[in-house]
Amino acid sequence: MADYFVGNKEYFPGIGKVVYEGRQSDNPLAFKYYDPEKVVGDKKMKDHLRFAVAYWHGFCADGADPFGAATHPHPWSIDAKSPMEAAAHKMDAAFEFFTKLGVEFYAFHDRDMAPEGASPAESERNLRTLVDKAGERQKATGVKLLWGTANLFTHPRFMNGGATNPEFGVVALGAHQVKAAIDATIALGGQGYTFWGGREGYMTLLNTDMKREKEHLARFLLMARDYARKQGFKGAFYIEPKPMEPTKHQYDYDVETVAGFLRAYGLDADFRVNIEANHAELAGHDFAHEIECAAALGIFGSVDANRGEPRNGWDTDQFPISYYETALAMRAILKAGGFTTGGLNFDAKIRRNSIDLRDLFEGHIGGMDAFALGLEVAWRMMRDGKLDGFIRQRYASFDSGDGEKFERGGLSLEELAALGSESYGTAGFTSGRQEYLENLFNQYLLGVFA
Ligand code: XUL
Ligand code: CO
Repeated sequence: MADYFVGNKEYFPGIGKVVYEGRQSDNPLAFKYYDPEKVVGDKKMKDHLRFAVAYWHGFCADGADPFGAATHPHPWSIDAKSPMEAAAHKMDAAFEFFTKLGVEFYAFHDRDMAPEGASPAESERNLRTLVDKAGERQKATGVKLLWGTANLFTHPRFMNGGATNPEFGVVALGAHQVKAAIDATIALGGQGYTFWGGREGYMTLLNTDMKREKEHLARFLLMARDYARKQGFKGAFYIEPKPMEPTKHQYDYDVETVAGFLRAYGLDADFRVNIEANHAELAGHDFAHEIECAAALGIFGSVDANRGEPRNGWDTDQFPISYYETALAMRAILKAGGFTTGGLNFDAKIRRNSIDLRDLFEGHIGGMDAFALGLEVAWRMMRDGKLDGFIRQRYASFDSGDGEKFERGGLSLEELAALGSESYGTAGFTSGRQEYLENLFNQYLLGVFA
């Protein structure tokens, strides 16, 4: 083994294991709500929430933006004599962080973990070497892989797309990467494999054969699925919807669009969605809307937990902090039956001017606390049943009689129309009571119904 595997330096000195201290704690490095072993309803908090850290934001992103150079210190790359050595140190830092924070999962792109080599074969070798090390670190720490993915958007060769590139050669190079990333995910026992189509879209229709590109995307995904299943992958495949950025239009626009695409190409049995809060917002939807849509369509899979800045329309990937939003999201997740293969992956980054190493901890702690409280609030609502009872009652006229007949397809339009003239003047005048429900929601949020 090369000597870049010997390092065992502490990269976050002075920060120990983050523990639960309760809501009165004034320790910024303690959990106020997230108490992993606490049972909420039928499960421990940690098993409801299944938190994951995103390798790319935590250990690769350096604070650079289109207007300025890197600002974040990366102590793991300072003394490295080669990109592979830097990658090995980065992995040590990552696993130190996962274990100190107390998350059970992480997620990564191939290029987050291993540097691109001088040829496809060398890139794959680099990945395999680092995957071996990650396997050892997983075994030693108990941290698991939520999902793996391939980065088909950073390298200049992908400027016209990955699987939807107009040049066959680039599509084939993308396949080389995806195949290796699937192998890596299987080797690490990944519970899922994600496709985020960052450049699977277009910048202008003037140079784009959209129909052909979408067919290529479907063909590519079918091939990837077949390969992974042949290799024994039992996990879930996720598509991560996003409407735009970096492309003007991304084909995986939102959950409904992805659902239609999956059905059209026979991918719906294997693929689920990985819903990101900030992407939902860019598509003009509430985060909870996307989760409920996915659940209704039977394709809810996993979540990229973050938040956007509603006034600027960028993918700012901030840590989630709004209890209102997390309570709404957790209600939708509980209604969907909770996570199976998926979890809450913090696809979130600290700000450009957050340059202390503790900032990365504090960002995650705030996000974990926000979801822990959201879970408690959502559970209180479900257990109490007032809100769900109200909704059930609102549709009660479909539970029996002609309404029930309508639901199961027992009425023709003529029969329905005849019933319509009977209900004239009486039907339709029931309040939706939104204000009452919003007030009720706030009472749950404040713990009035504990
Ligand atoms: C980009 C994004 C990605 C995916 C993984 O907006 O969310 O980081 O989560 O490729
Ligand atoms: Co994401």
